[in-house]
Amino acid sequence: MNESIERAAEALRNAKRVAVLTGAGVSAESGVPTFRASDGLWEGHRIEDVATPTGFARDPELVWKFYNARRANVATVTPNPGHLALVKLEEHFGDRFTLVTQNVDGLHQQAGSRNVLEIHGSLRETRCLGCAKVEHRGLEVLEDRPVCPHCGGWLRPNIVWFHEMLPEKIWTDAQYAAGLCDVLLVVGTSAMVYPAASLIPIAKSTRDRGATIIECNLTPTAASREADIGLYGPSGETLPGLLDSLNPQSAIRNR
Ligand code: BV8
Repeated sequence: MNESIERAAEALRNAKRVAVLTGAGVSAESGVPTFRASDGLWEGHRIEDVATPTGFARDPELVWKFYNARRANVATVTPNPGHLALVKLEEHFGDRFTLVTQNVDGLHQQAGSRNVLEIHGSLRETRCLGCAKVEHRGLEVLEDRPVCPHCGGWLRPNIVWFHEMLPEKIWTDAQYAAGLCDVLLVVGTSAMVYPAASLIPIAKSTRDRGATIIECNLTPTAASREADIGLYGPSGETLPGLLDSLNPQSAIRNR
């Protein structure tokens, strides 16, 4: 592992621009269930029932129960050292750093990350089916059929479900960041969901030599064949180790 961490740190030292793609695994050590592990979120819930527009149309109360349970869970957790390491990485690269997340838990922002692209939406937001107004509602548990305080229309979670388009500007910015970066860190994702996972080949294939892909995961994934360097272990350990190697003089103390 140390040799891989040193190679990854060297790639970062030589990078002008860095992009990161995170998935549910980066929040696992905070206590947020991932999607496809044995205890994953999809357990007991079919994707079609709780994370598609048709599922919401069929049984909106079931969907709100699912999302209220996730809001209640996220209200009890805090960022872990992996989130904090990504804050340090952003401090190191400044405005040449972009964090793209598939996560809707808001833990990157809670940790202090600033340039965060939430390509799948946010648990903290609702969107009105009547007036389309998006509101920040924090993590308060909402009613099973919440209505819009402005027009009385039904509210839905402001989350990108399957078969829905990603928010255009955010997705464009994410593709731009992947296409420009010299290093793409792929952290805690099974790389099975598209178009999010397409950021990896985008980063790999642009310009002359493409970006260096560094995968941080417990195990190899669908992304591994594109990865130049693999850091396999809990991201709450591998990411701080990578930052310590990048910045030996300011090793992260909050292990
Ligand atoms: C769309 C919101 C256009 C819900 C989510 C090709 C191109 C385009 C679309 C498709 C395509 N192929 C298929 C599709 C359709 C579909 C799709 O990708 N299906 C998959 C299942 C094959 N995509 C879509 O529908 C997208 N929309 O394409 O629009 C369109 C429009 C109309 C008609 C046709 C097309 C929308 C996708 C967005 C869906 N919404 N989230 C919610 O969050 O409530 S996706 C959901 O999965 C989450 O966002 C999650 O983040 C994401 C990805 O999962 P992961 O984050 O990777 O989580 P997972 O559990 O899978 O993996 C965790 C990883 O962490 C594991 O590898 C594990 O080893 C690791 N790990 C665990 N612990 C740790 C760790 N790593 C490090 N440290 C640890 N401690």
